[in-house]
Amino acid sequence: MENVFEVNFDSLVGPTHNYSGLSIDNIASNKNKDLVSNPKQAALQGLEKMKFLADMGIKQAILPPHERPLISALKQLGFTGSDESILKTAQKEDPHLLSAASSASYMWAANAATIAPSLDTRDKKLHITPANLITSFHRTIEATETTQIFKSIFKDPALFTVHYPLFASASLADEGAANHTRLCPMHGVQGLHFFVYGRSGMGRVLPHPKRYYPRQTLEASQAIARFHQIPPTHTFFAQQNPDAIDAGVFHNDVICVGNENILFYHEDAFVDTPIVIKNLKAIYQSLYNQELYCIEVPPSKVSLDEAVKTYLFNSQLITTSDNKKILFTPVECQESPSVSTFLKELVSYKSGINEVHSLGVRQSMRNGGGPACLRLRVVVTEQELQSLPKTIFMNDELYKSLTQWVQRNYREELYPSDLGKL
Ligand code: SUG
Repeated sequence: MENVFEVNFDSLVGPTHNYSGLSIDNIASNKNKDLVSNPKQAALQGLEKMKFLADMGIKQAILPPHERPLISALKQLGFTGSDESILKTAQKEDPHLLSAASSASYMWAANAATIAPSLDTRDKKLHITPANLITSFHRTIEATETTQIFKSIFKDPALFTVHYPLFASASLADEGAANHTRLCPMHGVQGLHFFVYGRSGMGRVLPHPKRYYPRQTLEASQAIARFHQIPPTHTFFAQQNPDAIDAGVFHNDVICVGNENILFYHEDAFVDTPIVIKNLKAIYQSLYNQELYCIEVPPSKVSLDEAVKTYLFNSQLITTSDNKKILFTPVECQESPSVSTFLKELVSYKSGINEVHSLGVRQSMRNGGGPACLRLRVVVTEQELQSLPKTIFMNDELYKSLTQWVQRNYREELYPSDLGKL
């Protein structure tokens, strides 16, 4: 078996991090609309999380922030003049548009792309498809720069294929790895790709939420599976429960997280969860001749609302080099009696998860992004790892220099109404 590594890519949070209430289906984004944000704290919390994982021996890389406010987007929408006057006019004429062009939403790297490691693909290359994020304007403007960033990091065409995002069509709405989980007995084995979608973009009649419009389409996930060259024997598709979407589960990673042979999810995560799990387990068993550990949480232990409030399932589930499975939960989980009680039971009940650690990413959480939203997982071989730029990996020196830079350059208070004055 090949020596492979899971690298977690997190983005450096940018200086325009703010609460503009841009995502209507995201309860935290709505609740905190127009409140003051602290970009300095947001960036430091992100860096601290990266450093904490790197210190545990986990391979941690960092992605650069995107250009914001994206003046070129405002120009494309008809604003003219100097940058300063464009910002002022946009603030006056359409503050919502200015907020969208200024959003630091690229911080949620789980939405940046979907990945298929080279172990899993027919041509034995690692495939990356940046997400088109067409559901909302503030997110769809991420796709071009994300593609450029990945093309410059995953450079060697003999090893990597960085695709272009899918067509910018509502039929092919794609939100990246937030709706995708790779399962396998261990990272070095060909994986089973579990795709979760919220709706059909091509007219299939499926159960639909009453309140919110689902983001990921089945057809987008199918297209990605196709051009990532994953054999159909190693793909599995399931639909998100519309009631969960209506309760604020805008991505599958708000209600489910998996890593290697463990799937941790809420009973209300899917349309007909018992059938989904039965079929997924059967495929896993037939591929690997062993059992998939399914940790299902019933509403009697943690309600859907509490899961959304605490982001219990938006935890990072990581295997350390000494083969421990650690769940990195948002610190908000400790503040909920039902969730903290559940987490204590989880470790003592031989669930397969050995430890639980809290991570403080409150600035991101207030916009609906927990620890798992902030990272993109990429499984690479030794040769692929060696081909990546050394400078992207978190270490003491990089942590120190970025922390100092953020301390010097970021503000501590930002209201959406300040965005026209940057
Ligand atoms: O797309 N929030 C993001 C949060 C994304 C979380 N990612 C994952 N679950 N993987 C979103 O809704 C809010 C921006 C604002 O309101 O200012 C926002 O875009």
